[in-house]
Amino acid sequence: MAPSFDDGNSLFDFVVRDGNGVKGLVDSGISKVPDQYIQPQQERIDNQNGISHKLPPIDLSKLDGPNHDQVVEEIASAAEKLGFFQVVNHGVPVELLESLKDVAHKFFAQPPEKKAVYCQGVSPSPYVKYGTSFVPEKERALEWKDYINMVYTNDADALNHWPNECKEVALEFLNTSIKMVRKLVEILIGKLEVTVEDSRIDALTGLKMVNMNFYPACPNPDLTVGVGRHSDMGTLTVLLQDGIGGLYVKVEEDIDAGKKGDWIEIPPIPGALVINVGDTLQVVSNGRYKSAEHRVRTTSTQSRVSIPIFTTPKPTEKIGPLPQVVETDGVARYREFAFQEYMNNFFGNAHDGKKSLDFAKLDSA
Ligand SMILES: O=C(O)CCC(=O)C(=O)O
Repeated sequence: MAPSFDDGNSLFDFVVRDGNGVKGLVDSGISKVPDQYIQPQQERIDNQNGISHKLPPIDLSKLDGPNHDQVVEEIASAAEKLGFFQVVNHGVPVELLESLKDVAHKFFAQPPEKKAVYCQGVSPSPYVKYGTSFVPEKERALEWKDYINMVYTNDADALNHWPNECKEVALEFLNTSIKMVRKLVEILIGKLEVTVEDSRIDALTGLKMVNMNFYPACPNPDLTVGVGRHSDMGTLTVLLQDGIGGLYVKVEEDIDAGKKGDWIEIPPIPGALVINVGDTLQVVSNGRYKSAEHRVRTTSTQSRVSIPIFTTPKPTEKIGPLPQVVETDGVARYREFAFQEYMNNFFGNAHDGKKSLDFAKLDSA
């Protein structure tokens, strides 16, 4: 029988505390989104005027050929201007990408009690968390998304702790992607014309996690968001999206694909992975690389999945603009901070665009 949500608390308990998620809400037979999901007008995503980011994906296999320098240029330019680009021939097998989408659907199709065992506070593992929305306790309107977060420490821990339904495929995704991430970080740091020890580059991606996001088909996509405006916290994010679309990025400076302030869609490209710059890389590069604000629209026809890998420093790591870049720029745009401080700030607030970096900005930013 469909549960009756006679007040906000019972809906919150059903969706968040009892771990039914948005999926459980949809399965209960609702025909319109409950008030708790209705976004204020300014946060809603109108896809009528949606502009698609038409730039071709960057072919990473060309890094090993005569066009190496041109590809390096393309990567650095995309990271400087939009903060988002897509890559093909990235070293992650295309069949694996298909399996990832399948296992994500399988995981979320399970009965709620199978997923709720991983809810915060009851999860048997410190490395696995299942949840819904971003920080539901702090949000004016909830996000139309369920997710599972899997933190990587080593292969053995991943295979012991991550959910059986997805652990092998998720681990292979992480292990095959991480080589590409390392190469991209080296390229981007190299383009800053600084010398950085290998250990410092490793430290920028010292913590790795795989998420699987599930956006159930939504009766009112015009009123909701799948994920609200935010930038990512780490160094680089690798994102696999399925063919449904709905990922929008805010243009920070005029480019061919759009004008400053426009929201443009990053269209699904079969076999491609989306790469985006996170706040850490923006800080380290003293603002040279852009950690772009992005958000996700829901759809009424099909449930969407996306699978990001987040690479971040460890909480104890000190983050600040690289001294040689500050010297060249003549000004430091961010102060130094321990990454834990950033995380407290990030997870202590609802998504609110680029506000996640305000605490570290210096007047010169
Ligand atoms: O689903 C997507 O396309 C993006 C997801 C995202 O922005 C996130 O998980 O932080």
